[in-house]
Amino acid sequence: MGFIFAPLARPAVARTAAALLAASYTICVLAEPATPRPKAGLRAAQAAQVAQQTASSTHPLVERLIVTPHPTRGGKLNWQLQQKNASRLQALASVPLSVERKLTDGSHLLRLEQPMTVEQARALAAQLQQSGEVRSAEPDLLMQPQMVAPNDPGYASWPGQWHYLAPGGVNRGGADVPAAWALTLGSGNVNVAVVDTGYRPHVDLQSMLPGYDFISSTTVSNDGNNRDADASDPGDYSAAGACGTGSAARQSSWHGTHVIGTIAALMNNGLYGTGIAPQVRILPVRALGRCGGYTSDIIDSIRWAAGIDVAGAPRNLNPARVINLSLGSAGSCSAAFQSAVNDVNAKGAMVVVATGNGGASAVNQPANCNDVIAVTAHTIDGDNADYANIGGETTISAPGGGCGTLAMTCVPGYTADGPSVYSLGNTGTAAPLADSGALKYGTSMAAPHVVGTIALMLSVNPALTRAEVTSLLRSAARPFVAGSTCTLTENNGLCGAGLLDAQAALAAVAPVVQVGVSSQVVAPAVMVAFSGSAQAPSGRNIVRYQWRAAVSNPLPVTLLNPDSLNASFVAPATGTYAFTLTATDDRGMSGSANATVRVNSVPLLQPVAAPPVAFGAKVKLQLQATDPDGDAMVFHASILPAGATLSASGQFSWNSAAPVGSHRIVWHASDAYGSSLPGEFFVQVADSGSATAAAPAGSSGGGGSMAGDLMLVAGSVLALVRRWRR
Ligand SMILES: [Ca+2]
Ligand SMILES: [Ca+2]
Ligand SMILES: [Ca+2]
Ligand SMILES: [Ca+2]
Repeated sequence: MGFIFAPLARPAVARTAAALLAASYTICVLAEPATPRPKAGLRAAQAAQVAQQTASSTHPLVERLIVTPHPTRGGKLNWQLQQKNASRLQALASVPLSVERKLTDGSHLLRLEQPMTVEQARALAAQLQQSGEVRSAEPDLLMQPQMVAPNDPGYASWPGQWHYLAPGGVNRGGADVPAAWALTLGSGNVNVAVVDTGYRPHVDLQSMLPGYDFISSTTVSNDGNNRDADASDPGDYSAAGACGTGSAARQSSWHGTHVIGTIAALMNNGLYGTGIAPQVRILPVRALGRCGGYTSDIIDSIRWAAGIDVAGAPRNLNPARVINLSLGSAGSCSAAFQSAVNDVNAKGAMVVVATGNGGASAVNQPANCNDVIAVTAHTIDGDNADYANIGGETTISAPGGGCGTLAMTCVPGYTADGPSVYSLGNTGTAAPLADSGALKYGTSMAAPHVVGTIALMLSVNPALTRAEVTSLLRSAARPFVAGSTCTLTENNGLCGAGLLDAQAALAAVAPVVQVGVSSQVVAPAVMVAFSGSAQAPSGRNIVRYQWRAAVSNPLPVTLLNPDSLNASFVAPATGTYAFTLTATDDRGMSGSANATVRVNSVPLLQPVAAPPVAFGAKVKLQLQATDPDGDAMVFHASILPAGATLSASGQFSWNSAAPVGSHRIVWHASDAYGSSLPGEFFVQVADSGSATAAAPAGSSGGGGSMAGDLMLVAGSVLALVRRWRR
């Protein structure tokens, strides 16, 4: 059976409530029609007043001045400041000052003992400059990220991109992104794949990463061929009846471009709106075209997007960490989809999927596959959207626009629908024409809000796993609005964790902590110094370090400087000791890393006293060593007489001792962590006449013949050799 998957968006056009559920935007034209159960709750049309949010800010008081003495007339002042003496400057300023530190360019940072307003500080700076001894003086202003109020016209004009704003007033559904922008606008090292209709090159998008067009069918592709390396969108328009009997004519949707714009449209360029993560890179992968897209093309697309080779396509050199799938079809998760999702997850990527637009209490595939992030949609008033599918597989809800199921906010004078999601499009109804903005609503529009937020999270901590991202998104989600669809008892557990809150999710991303030497081996009584490092998420600072020793350690240890990156300790005895460094940032978020130190004693050799042996005798000696920790040992020899061997278990063998004379053996024993220092012994080989008196008591019964084999056990009663130190 060939499923056709369709984009889960609708253009924002007038519609009637009656037509709404009846249409249910059949997204599966080759499968049995979906017969989902309409979700609980009936929409009650209510007009609402809208009020634009305004943001206000106040300048904090100035606490410091940056002062540069004049290169000639300010020599004495400069010398004083170098000595941390502020008396001359204080006389010039007539306010109490202290020198905080010298800055790199010859200027000095001075603390105002009494903080003042920016205006007062500027006046004081001007007064200092008039003295002639100061070349320049200025307040040490607290700089703010300049990106929190983008100038893009489509963002600012009400309702504009209401779907990004902090909740307030009539807007209960905004994704609370601007505060997250104070932390990051995204990293160019984070790649996001959008598996969709392709992209339009758009003045409000940075250049795309080299994507791929996986549409196999030329009917669907509408670009004149099957798969190719050009993922641009030629349009997905279709004539009436082209997508199945009775299918309506459709204009080109530019669906992929809209989704991409929500994730990464350019910010602060005075054009259109903005994306949630405007500095991340987009990998466009084309799998949807005229009439939708096939499972076979979509699963190849998501595997390739994650960096898995797909036959016939060039290797993807820019693997994505997040993959947006604003598509779906009714039915349970197919084996093919689950397999692809598993492969993608195993590559360290994650798949975010729209739940579908059936208005049903059933989630489309592939949103109902295991281990994806499934996104339903809500409206400006925070109600679950009337079109949005919900179900037990739902992870979270994000703004998708349109009207709510219960308490619709369909803004008078805007459209007959609730406000849609504003992003990018094209004016062409069939083939592409000019760049444009575009309003659409759907779960297709909700998913990229989550994807953009994940891209920001990965930008501040690339090490986050899918499970961690999912957990953070869920725990950061805002509760569903009281009285909305998702608070109905019948819908309990069907809408995910709550409403997407990017600010809270970003604030919950922990610092990245590393330990320079995560594992090392030392001898007892040696001082071990750790070298830790920690990086706060962008815009935050580490304020506290804490080393802790594990309670499971063999013996308690005392850490020196446990509140610094470079704590140290001396192990009281051998064993494996575990430690954790935790770094906490100024938002109270903590990250940690572990280190283990194996404190090891190397084996100790027992001295060998080898009696003389007769020329040609067979010699066997069992060498002995002990490991103070009881570790397994291996024996080695570095110098042996010709024809002699030393086995790993310490068996010295010489089948025929020769020639006559003194033979030196050098040997050592090692455990898994280190080696003993070498030991040596000598075997004296005598001719048979002179060796008779030295025949050992331990020789095997052979009538005292020197020709008999010599069996010795070395040195069991001798003192241990003193351990050598390098
Ligand atoms: Ca093609
Ligand atoms: Ca193409
Ligand atoms: Ca823009
Ligand atoms: Ca040992």
